[in-house]
Amino acid sequence: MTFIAHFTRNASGRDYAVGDIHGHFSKLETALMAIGFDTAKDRLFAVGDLIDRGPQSTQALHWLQQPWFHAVRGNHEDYACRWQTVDIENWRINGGGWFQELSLAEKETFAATFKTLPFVMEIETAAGVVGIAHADVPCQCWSDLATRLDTRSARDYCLWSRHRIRNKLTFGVDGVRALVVGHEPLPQPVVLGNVYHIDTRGWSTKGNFTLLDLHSLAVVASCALP
Ligand SMILES: [Mn+2]
Repeated sequence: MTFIAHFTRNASGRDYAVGDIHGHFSKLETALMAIGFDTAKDRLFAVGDLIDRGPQSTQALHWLQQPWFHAVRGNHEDYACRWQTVDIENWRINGGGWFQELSLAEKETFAATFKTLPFVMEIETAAGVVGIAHADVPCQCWSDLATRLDTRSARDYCLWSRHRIRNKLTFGVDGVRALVVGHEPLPQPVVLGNVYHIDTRGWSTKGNFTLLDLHSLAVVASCALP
């Protein structure tokens, strides 16, 4: 199993990253239209947590079928991968009630699809490789990552860790131009070293989706970098 997906440079269009979506695909579509996103040549890379909380979780499958949309696995997709053994009440509290209403076949389809999602994506840009993970990566050097991801605990770190953002650690990750993550809801994007935290609560009425241009590393929608 490959835990890292690699994408070559987009020669004709633009590449963006978006933070946690949590079942708010209509709102995301509005944000994409506002920046003139062109599905014929642009690409959108999601930091995971496509599902739960919002009303449109089931649309995640449709979005993942689009050739211009790519995502890493978030901890919420991981709940669905583990749906047969997960703590259902805990998941329900965290917005996963919709999943319990699905048929057995539908549950299996979601789980099978989410199991194909990588834990990390790396995207080539003119200025170097940009990495994407849901929460963080478990090592200081990008070149160590492929080996480190062999353990479940290291993969869980990608899904769950809030250590860097909670402690405002500024040393960044070596060997990669930038790392883009979500998971920790923030009022505006936060950059710590070369790590961009972009879950600006687009899934909440109080927030907006941040769209980060992966070539310029500029925020092109919703919230200006401080
Ligand atoms: Mn998350």
